[in-house]
Amino acid sequence: MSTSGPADDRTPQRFDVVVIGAGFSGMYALHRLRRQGRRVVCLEAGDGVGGTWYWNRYPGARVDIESMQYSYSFDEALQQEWSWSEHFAPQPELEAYANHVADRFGLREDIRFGTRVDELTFDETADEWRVGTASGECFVAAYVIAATGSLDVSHVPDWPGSERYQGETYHTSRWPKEGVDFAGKRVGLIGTGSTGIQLTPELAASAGHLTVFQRTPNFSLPSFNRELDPEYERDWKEHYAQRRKEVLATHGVVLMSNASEQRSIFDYTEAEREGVMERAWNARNGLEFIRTFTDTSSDPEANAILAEFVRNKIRGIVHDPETAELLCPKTYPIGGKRICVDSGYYQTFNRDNVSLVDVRSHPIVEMTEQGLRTSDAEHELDMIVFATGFDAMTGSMLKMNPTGVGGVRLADRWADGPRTVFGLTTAGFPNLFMVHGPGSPSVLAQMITVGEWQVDWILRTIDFLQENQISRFGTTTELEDEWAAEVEAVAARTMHARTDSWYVGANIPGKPRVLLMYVGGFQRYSDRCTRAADEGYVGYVAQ
Ligand code: N01
Repeated sequence: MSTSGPADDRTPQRFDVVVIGAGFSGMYALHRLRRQGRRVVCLEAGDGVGGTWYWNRYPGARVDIESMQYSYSFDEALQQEWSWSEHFAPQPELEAYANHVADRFGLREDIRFGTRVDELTFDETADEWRVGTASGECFVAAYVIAATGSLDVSHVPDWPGSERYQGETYHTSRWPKEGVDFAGKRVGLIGTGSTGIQLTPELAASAGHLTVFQRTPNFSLPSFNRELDPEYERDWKEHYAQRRKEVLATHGVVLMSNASEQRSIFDYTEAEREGVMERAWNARNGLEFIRTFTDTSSDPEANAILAEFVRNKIRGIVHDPETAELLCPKTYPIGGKRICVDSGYYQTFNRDNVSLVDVRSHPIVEMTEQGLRTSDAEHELDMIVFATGFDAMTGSMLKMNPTGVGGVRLADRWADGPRTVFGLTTAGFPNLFMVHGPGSPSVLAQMITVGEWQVDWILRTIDFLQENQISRFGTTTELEDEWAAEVEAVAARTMHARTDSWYVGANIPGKPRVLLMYVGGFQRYSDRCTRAADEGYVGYVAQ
């Protein structure tokens, strides 16, 4: 057998398992592997734990899944002792929670902070992975668990003139820990996804003037965030064991507090359905609102009715009719993109210090010394904030330059789109496991619980390999084809595949258009994964 990696004279540090990333999934993997007595190290690019919630510390950042559910389930004492202050936890609290978990379980001693992996090479002579870091270290292990997140690699548009611009620039996903002072400044915000929508009211509150540059408007609904009711918290804590089980039987691993109608929108008269939508608008946050009817996510006609209802809400909130019309999404179905939730987003456009610029009709063409130039105007800005999203789902894996059996690069294997089985493994890269990888439910499900579940599956697989003395093991292209067929079959029934968004890679110039996550629901997903393990990994091979 040949060695696919280059000659390397760095002294390797040996472990049984290398975990990459100290976000919620990576920390859980580290914790369980330590409990199993395995030699494990966790490599983390940042200086602290929390992953997404470490990096995305822009003002207004908060989760859109309710806090009692968006938390670890693996330890009863942990879930009883931790208290959330709000229904939807803000970033500082999520980061504090991650730190609490790291301290409580003594995880820091096995995490190497400030350690960015930039090389992953399978050594075919030894059936092990060589993991190289930007600081020149080398780690060797039989197994690698890449818990590198779905939204890690920031996307910044490649406009000419960026080096000339004299003002401050920030990407929301690399927000400075010391914070940013907007007071009195002319701030430009580019991007109106979930991030831009959360940030807009915060910027407007202190900026001298805020200009929001919008290419595609988004559907955003009131978040209904509020202080956590102690009675609600007590009830959850009393029933945690049962609810954590129930949640695994739901489509998106979230229990909805307001049950959906379970009826078609066409079962109602026009007047009745207006009433149903009005009540839903006033009581349900975005993720619940779009489940008000059974057919709005699959039937375009049903979807159009719901979308028009939300557009009319926008028209009712925003005073200036031209601005209101620009803020109304009209080019894709509601729910096709991730639904956004906000605290006063549309209302912000009624402020005197806020303006909206449509960069769909007049695109940004360059950055200048003073600001930005669109095809029809120049905008002078003291600060530009990029809320321009991510090279999602595949970016964080590819950034580590994985090279598998026969020296094949993952970048080449995935050139036409990612190929995986369950988003957990990819052919030709044995003993390499991904958490929330492409082809898994990822952001379409509650990620902390699914992360725990996937890590459990991975650890079960590693146990199987050790018990059966299999040193090299992975998925095949045939299994990948089967999984791709399943991913595509369930995708075809949804609005996601028909909508341009980061879900299909449409936000990154040149990225292949593929729906990157599994939309068939967690139960169907987990059944398949469990069956594969129960049946002894039929179709997997020593590669
Ligand atoms: O990123 P996005 P995000 N010129 O890709 C625009 C999660 N999240 O960070 O739509 C002009 O959605 C781009 O325009 P367009 C959540 O899963 C969750 O906001 O491509 N504009 C778009 O408006 C979410 O879906 C929470 O036309 C450009 C924006 O930048 C995911 O993260 C909070 C441009 C990018 O939007 C990503 O959200 C925050 C260009 N050249 C995030 N390039 C919660 O839990 C890009 N844009 C609530």
